[in-house]
Amino acid sequence: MSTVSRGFRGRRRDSSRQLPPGQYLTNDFPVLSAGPTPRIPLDDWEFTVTTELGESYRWSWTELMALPAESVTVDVHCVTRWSKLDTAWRGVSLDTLLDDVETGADFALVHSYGGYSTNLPLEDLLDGQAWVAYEYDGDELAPEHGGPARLLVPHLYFWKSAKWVRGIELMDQDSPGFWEQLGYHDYGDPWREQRYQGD
Ligand SMILES: Nc1nc2c(c(=O)[nH]1)N[C@H]1C(S)=C(S)[C@@H](COP(=O)(O)O)O[C@H]1N2
Ligand SMILES: [Mo]
Repeated sequence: MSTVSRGFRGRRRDSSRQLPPGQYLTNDFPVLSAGPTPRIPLDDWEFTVTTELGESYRWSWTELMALPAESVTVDVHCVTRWSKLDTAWRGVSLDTLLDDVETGADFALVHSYGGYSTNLPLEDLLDGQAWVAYEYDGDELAPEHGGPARLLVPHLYFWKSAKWVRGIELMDQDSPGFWEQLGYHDYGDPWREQRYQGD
């Protein structure tokens, strides 16, 4: 089992540290959902990766739990301008999930139970940058925050961290997800303030 404490690497963790431009600090944990909270019984839960060649890789909840997990402490930045520092999660790295997946794809479209989706370059899911998270602050992830499991990609705006994640479609071409089709940025780097298409 590997433990990564990202919160204590890199930039200094003190109260004077900078937020991305245009963000303010909150200590609450706001809920932002574009629709109702789907309820997925763990017996029915599946995570599926589909490649550009149409091959599928599937994990049941039991199989996900059997994979090595990591604890990570990261800052999250919502495009509605709140940021939350040092949020503590536990989950499976996408490096672990994608390790055996054969693909030459450059893009990922992440799908959620309930129909939400979001796109990002595949490389942003790799190299210790993304997790399928199922615990928050030491407890199982609450349904309103994406439980049983959500994507966590903290270096991009939080809308890329798809709640109730059900799978990833790997593609040769970029294809906009839910908010991206409505005008939000295809990449969404908070430090470059990429909120809307064209930013
Ligand atoms: N499936 C799904 N995932 C989602 C959303 C959503 O509406 N549906 N909202 C996104 C947005 S805009 C943000 S800021 C975060 C909010 O996560 P939270 O409700 O746990 O704070 O989830 C993201 N993931
Ligand atoms: Mo958001």
